[in-house]
Amino acid sequence: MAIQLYSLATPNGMKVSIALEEMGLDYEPHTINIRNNEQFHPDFVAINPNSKIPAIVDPNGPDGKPMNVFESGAILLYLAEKTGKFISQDPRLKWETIQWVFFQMAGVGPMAGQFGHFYVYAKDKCDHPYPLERYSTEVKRLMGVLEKRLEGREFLIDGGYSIADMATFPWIYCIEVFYKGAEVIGLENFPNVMAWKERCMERPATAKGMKVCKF
Ligand SMILES: N[C@@H](CCC(=O)N[C@@H](CS)C(=O)NCC(=O)O)C(=O)O
Repeated sequence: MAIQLYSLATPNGMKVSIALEEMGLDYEPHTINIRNNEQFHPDFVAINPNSKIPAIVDPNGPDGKPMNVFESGAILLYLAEKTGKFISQDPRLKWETIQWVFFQMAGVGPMAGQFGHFYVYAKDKCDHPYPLERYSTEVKRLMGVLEKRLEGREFLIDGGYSIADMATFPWIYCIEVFYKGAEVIGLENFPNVMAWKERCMERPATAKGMKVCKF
């Protein structure tokens, strides 16, 4: 009855393996190597019609039947509801958590991803400065929003570590470690964010989850 995880240790992939580890759920990881286009294999497309990692198959869905879930934010909410963990049962805090998960899904992830695309992957394909300027400016703005939110807070949501943290900090790690963008984004200007990212990564289950389905 183990949850089947289809992933790769990218920021979107890590979120889900971190949640599975933190929630103590039984799961089996399967690496989908997107560099080899494995996300387009019909067996994977049958699970995620959008051909992107991560995705899960829960053999024991809410109605007792198998359930496929794709979109990392939806998977985090699904797992949090399944276990009752890492999302507050207090309605206000629960909606704050959902709000910050959506902020990550609609803002931090897509903008940082586009920044990485133009700063790293498409470096030699675009000689116009506009895309990099646009996405780095937006990433800096979003970092400022996080910096303010984390002023005087240990984690994004009062009451402790939650799926909102799991969704978001891997992107800061990605900007720093995968994209090597510390200087261009000016990560040193966001001390609350950087300290929070370290706090998240110090958690043993989170650190373990970050290494699942490694490149
Ligand atoms: N919104 C999606 C984004 C997933 C996503 O972009 N995954 C990337 C890796 S981080 C991927 O599978 N890329 C392969 C491709 O675009 O072909 C989510 O959060 O699950």
